Amino acid sequence: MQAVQSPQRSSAPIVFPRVGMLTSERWLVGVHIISALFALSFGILMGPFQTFRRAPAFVQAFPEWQIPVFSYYYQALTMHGVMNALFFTTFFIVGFSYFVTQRSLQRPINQTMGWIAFALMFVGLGLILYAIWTNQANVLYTFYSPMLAHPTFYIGLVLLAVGSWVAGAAIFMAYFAWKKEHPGERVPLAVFAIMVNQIMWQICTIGVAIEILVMLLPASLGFLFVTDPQVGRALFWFFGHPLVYFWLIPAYVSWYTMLPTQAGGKLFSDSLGRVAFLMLLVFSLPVGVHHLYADPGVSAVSKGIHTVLTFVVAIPSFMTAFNVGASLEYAARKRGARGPLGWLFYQKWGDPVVVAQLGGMILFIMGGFSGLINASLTLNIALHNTAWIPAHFHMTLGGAVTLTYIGITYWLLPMLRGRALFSDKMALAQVWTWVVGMLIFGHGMGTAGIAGAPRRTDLGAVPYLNDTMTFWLNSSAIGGLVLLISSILLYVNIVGTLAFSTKPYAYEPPIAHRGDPNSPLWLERWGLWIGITLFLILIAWAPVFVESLNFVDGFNAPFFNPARPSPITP
Ligand code: HAS
Ligand code: CU
Repeated sequence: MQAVQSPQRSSAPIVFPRVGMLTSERWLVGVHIISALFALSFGILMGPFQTFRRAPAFVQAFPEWQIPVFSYYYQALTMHGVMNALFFTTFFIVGFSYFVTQRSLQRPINQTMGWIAFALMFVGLGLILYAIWTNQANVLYTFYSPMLAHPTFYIGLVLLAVGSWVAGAAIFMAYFAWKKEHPGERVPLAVFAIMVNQIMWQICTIGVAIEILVMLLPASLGFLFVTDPQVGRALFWFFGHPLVYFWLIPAYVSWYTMLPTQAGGKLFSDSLGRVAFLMLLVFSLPVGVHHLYADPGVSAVSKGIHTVLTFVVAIPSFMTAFNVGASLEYAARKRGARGPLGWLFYQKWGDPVVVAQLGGMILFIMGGFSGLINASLTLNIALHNTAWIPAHFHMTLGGAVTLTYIGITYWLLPMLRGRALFSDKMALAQVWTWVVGMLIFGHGMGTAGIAGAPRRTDLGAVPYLNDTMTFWLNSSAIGGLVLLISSILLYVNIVGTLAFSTKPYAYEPPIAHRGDPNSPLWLERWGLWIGITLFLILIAWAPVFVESLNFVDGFNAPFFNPARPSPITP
C-alpha cells in the first residue's frame, strides 16, 4: 500500500502521489465510499425480491414465500428506496466530490469539517437502519405526510442533510482558497460541476428541512396531530427534483472529465460542459411540480410553467449527449474507427471502467426519453402512479447514475485499497448483466405500467391484474433475477478487492488541475447564477405554496402510522 504522510500546513498546495494516496485522503474518501457500498448492500438486495413479490407467476409457484428478513412489502420497499436513493448516493457523492476537489485543486479539504460531516451522516444512517429494521418507518423514500414514522427516521434524515451541508461548506472553502491564490484562472471543469452540485443542494434541501423540522418530526415526537399533505408534497418536491440532478452531476463529472481520457481521447468542449452544468443549476429548482401533475391542490397555470421549464432542464442532458458522444467518437477515430457508426465498435469494450459508463449511457437514452414523456402533463396523468415511473427512474438513477458510480468504484476502490481490482472479467460480466437485467426489468415495468399496473403495490396476489399486466410483471421478475446475479458479482468483486487481491494497483485517475483557458471566465460568477436561480424559484414556486397553504381548510388531516392497522385520530 502506498501511503504518504499528509503535509502539515493546510494552505500549502499539496502534490498528490500519481498512483498512491495520501493517508488523510485515503481515510476520508475511503470511509465515505465504504459507507456508500454498505448502504447499497441493503438496498440493492431488496430490489430483486420486490420484482418476485410483484410477479403473479412467482407468487403462485411459491405461495408461502416471503421477502427475506422483511416480511412486510412496504418495509422492504422503504429499505430499498432509502438506502439506494438517499444514503448510497449521498455518501458516494460526498466522498467522490472530496477526492476530485482535493486532487484537482491540489488543496486539502478541511479535515475537521470532513470528519464532523461524516460522523453526522453515519449516525443518521444508523438511526434510519434502526427505524426501518424494527418496522417503525414504512413510509418509503418520499416519506409523504400524513404517513408517520418513528422519530429516529426523521432525525436520521436531518443528520444526513446537515452532514452534507457541512461537507458542502468544506468544498466551498477549498474552492475559494484556490480562487484567491489563482485570480483570473478557470477552475477545472470537474470542480466547476461539483460547485454547481453543492450550490443546488444547499438551496433545495431547505424545502425538505422545513418539511421534516416543522411538520414531520414534531408530529412523530407527539407535539403535532394534524397536517396538510399538499404542503408536505410541495416542500418535498421542491427538494425532490434537484435531488435527481444531485445524483446525476457526479456521474456527469466522470463522463465529462474522466471518460474522455479513459476512452483514449479528450473532451470535445469544456465551455459547452460549463454551460450545461449551469443550466442544471438554474433549471432544476423550478420544475418540481412535474411530480405533482396529478395533485388537485396545484393550479393548471403552475403546472404549465413547470412543464415548460421541465423541457428546458432536459436540454443540458441533450448537450451532454452531443459533447460526450463527440468525445467518444474522437477517441475511437484516433484508434482507427471508420464510417459513420464505426466509432461505436471502437470503444474500449474490454475495460470495465469505460464499459460501466457506456452501459449507463445506453440506459440513460431510455431514461431520458421516458422522462420527457413524464414531463408532458397529459401523458403524465395516464402514467403517474403506474409501474412506468419506476421503469423511468431505474433507467436514470438505477442506470446512468448507479452504473457510473460502479464504474468509478472499479478504479477508486482499488486505489483506496492499494491493490488492483479483484477481477476485470467479473466486473465486465457484472456491468452487462446489469444493463441487460435493467432493460428487461424496465421494459416489463414500463409496459405493465402502460397497461395500468400500479407502482408501490404488493401486486403478486391481487385479483385485478389483466393478462398484459401479468405477463409484463412476470417479465420484470426475470430482469430482477438477472440483476440479483449482477449484484452478487458486484459484491464478490468488492470483497475480493478489499480482502483477497494481491496484484499491485497501477491506475492513475484522470484529474485536470486547470480549466480550459478559452472558456469564458464570467461563467464562474456564482452570484449571478444564484440570483437568476432564486428569481426563477420565486416565479415558479411562490404561487404553488400560496395555493397549497390554506390555514382555514388545510392542516386538518390526521397523521397515519403505516405500521399500525388504523389511522391515529387526534
Ligand atoms: Fe425523472 C420522476 C422527468 C431525468 C429520477 N425521475 C422521476 C423519479 C425519479 C426520477 C427517481 O416530468 C420518481 C420520483 C418518485 O418516486 O415519484 N426526469 C424527467 C425528465 C428528465 C428526467 C424530463 N429523472 C431524471 C434523472 C433522474 C430521474 C436524471 C435520476 C438520476 N421524472 C420526470 C417526471 C417525473 C419523474 C415528469 C414525475 C413522474 C410522475 O408522474 O411521478 C430529463 O432531465 C432527462 C434528460 C435526459 C436525456 C438523455 C440524454 C442521453 C445521454 C446519453 C448519451 C449517450 C451517448 C451514446 C453519448 C434527454 C446523455 C454513447 C455511446 C455508446 C456507445 C453507449
Ligand atoms: Cu423531477
